[in-house]
Amino acid sequence: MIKSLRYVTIVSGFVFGVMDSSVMLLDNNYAVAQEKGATYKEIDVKDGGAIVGTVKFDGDVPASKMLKVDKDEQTCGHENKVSEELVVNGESKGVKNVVVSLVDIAAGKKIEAVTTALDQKECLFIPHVLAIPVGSSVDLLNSDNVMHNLHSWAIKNPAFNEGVSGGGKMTKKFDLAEVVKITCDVHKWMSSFVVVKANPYFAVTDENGCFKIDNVPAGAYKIEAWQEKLGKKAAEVTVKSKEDAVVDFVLTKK
Ligand SMILES: [Cu+2]
Repeated sequence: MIKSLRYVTIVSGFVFGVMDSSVMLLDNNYAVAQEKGATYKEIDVKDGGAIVGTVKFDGDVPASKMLKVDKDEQTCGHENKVSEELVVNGESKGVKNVVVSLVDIAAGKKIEAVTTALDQKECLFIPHVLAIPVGSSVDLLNSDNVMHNLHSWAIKNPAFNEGVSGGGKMTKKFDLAEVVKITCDVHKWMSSFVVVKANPYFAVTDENGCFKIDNVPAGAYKIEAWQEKLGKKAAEVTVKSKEDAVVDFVLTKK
């Protein structure tokens, strides 16, 4: 009796194991198909409209966080650095480096993959936030005369953790949509984000929190703002042909 029970357990365990992996496989394939933009249709956008707006901070403008420089001071500098994790303009209250994007848009302008650069200069990542469409490549540069490391905290894209010597470069391609944090493990104050988007409708806010997304087919969409410290906020927007739709986001500290 005990023997047969064990047998059943083993068999059912095996069956469940197989079922689990096949379910996972389906999920992965679905995710890959979605992230690669398989559900996004490229069309000729005629008489599209634009979405313009701002992302502002609600509350007292927070003091900038300082990053302690405690290594390679000759290259990195002798003074602590201002963190870019939350940059709020004192006058306009605009938030810099917010990624604003359309969520789940079914059809629109062509996804133009780019090759762009993320530099490590004076022991900071420049830019701090880089937004690219799927299929794009990033030249990861080291403009310093010290060793930096590039550690990507990717989940969907291939993760990497490699050193790059002074003046060096390595190129990585990002095929799947996700937010990838990139750090340097040599200088632990260094961090940046590569935000990979499944459609071409996104923008990064400037120092006044302003953004513009253009050539959008007329229609109603969900639009989202993402900031590394303030999180996500969504809104609805209706775009009319040849007109500017205005969306203003207000973000607060969590
Ligand atoms: Cu470094």
